Amino acid sequence: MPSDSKPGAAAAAADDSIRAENRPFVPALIVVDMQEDFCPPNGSLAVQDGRTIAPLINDLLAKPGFVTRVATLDWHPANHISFAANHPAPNNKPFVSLIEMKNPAPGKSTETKPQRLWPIHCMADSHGAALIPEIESNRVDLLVHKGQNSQVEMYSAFADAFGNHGLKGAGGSVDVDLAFELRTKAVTDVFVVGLAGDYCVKSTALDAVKAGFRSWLIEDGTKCVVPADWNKTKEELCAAGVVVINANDAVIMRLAAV
Ligand code: VGL
Ligand code: ZN
Repeated sequence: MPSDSKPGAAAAAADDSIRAENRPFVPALIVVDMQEDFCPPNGSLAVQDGRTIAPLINDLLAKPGFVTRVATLDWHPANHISFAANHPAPNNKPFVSLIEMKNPAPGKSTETKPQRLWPIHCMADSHGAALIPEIESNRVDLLVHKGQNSQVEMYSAFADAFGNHGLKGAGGSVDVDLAFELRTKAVTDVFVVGLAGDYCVKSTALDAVKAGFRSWLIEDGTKCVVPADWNKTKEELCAAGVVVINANDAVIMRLAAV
C-alpha cells in the first residue's frame, strides 16, 4: 500500500507540503450545524454525543490563526422536501425512506437524485434551529443559513444537492455565497467540524475541494448519524482529496502561530 493512502500519512504529507512548497496558508474554520435539533437530549434529529464536541470546537474558535470563523445553520421552511411528514405513506419513514428529488434549477428538472427523508428539523427561527448555547458564538464572523429552498436538499454550505449555488433571493437555498466570502479573504485552507459527519460536514468538506480550497476535516470535531459507516465515509473523503485529521495534528498546533 503506498504510504499516502494511509490517512495519517496523507495528513503529514499535506502538512509538510505547506512548509516545503512554501505555499500560502490562509486558514478558515467552518463550524457546521451545531444546532439544537442535531443534539441530545431533545433534538428531533439528534446525533449521538453531538453536544460533546462543543469544547473542542470552542478551542478551535479561539485560535488566532484562523482568518475567519464561519458557522452554518440548517434553516428549512415548513414545507421542506426532506421532511418525512411532507410525503404520503408508506414511503415516508424518517431516516429510512428515499424519495426522488428533481433539480429545481430552471430547465433542469429531468435531473433527479434519491433523497433520504428526515424528521422535521431546523425549521427557520425555531428553537431547534438555534445554535447550541455551548458554542461561543461571539467568535463567529459569518453565519450561513442553508437549505431554505423547499424543493431541494442542501447538506453542503457551498451548494445544494445538485451543485446549484444560487442565493435565496434568486430561488436558491442559501443567504451567503460562502466560496466568494472565503476567496475575498484569500482563504487557501478550510477546516471543517460540526454535525453531522456523514452528511453536512462531509458534503461541506467535499465541496470545499470542488471550490478550490485545501479541505481538512477534523475527525474528533464531528459526530455521525451512522457512526458505524465512518470508515467508509472517510475513504470517500480521502479519495476526493479531503485530508482527515485530529485536532492535535501538527497543522492545528501551528495555527496559533500563523
Ligand atoms: C443534516 C440531515 C438533514 C446535517 C441536515 O446537518 O448533517 N443532516 N439535514
Ligand atoms: Zn436538514
